Amino acid sequence: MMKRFTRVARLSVLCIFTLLFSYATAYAVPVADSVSEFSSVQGQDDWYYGYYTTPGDYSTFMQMTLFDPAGWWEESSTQPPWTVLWDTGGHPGSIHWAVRRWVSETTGTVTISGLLQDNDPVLMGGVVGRILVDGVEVFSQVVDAYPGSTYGPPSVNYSITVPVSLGAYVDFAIDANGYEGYDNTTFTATIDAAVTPVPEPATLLLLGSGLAGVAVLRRRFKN
Ligand SMILES: [Ca+2]
Ligand SMILES: [Ca+2]
Repeated sequence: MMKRFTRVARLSVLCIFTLLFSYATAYAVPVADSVSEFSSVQGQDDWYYGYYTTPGDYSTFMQMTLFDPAGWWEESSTQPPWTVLWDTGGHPGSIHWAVRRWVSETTGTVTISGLLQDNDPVLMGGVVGRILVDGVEVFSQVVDAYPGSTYGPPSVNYSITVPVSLGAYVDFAIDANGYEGYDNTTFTATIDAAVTPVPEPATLLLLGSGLAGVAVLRRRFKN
């Protein structure tokens, strides 16, 4: 009797642990990459290149129409304004934020990570990198490459986790933080979707077996 008892106990514990482990193996799936998916085609891989005509107002997003063969989108073929976007970053205009927009391909939680860096070490206030989801700011950081600047660090590796819905506008904005001189900026983003495994019939069977085992044990304890 005792032998059988311990076998049931062992099996029950095994079933429950297997189940817990299968839940613990939630994983992330890459869904977007601002650098590798950069292109000269608006909308390719759900990325758009433009600027806000009114600072902070995502509804004023205007797509850039000019792609310089050298490899960047620009608001105008003559500078200023300096509003420009390339694969790894861009440059803001004096008023217009340079904005790279990703239209979400997923509903759920995403982790957005990358590098934000001021590339011009001249003291002029640096830039502000911002991320907005449907107009709501979810990240903001001043970076300034001037040695010893009090505005912010020269660069940050950022990572945020936010909920998004299919079709949401995820905007990566470069704001001049006042003056737009010396504002060459790196601002990259990889976006990973969190996937929570749905319990499969086999998993449910395991849970059932585990609970049944526990039930048997409880009965035996009572007897
Ligand atoms: Ca700078
Ligand atoms: Ca600036």
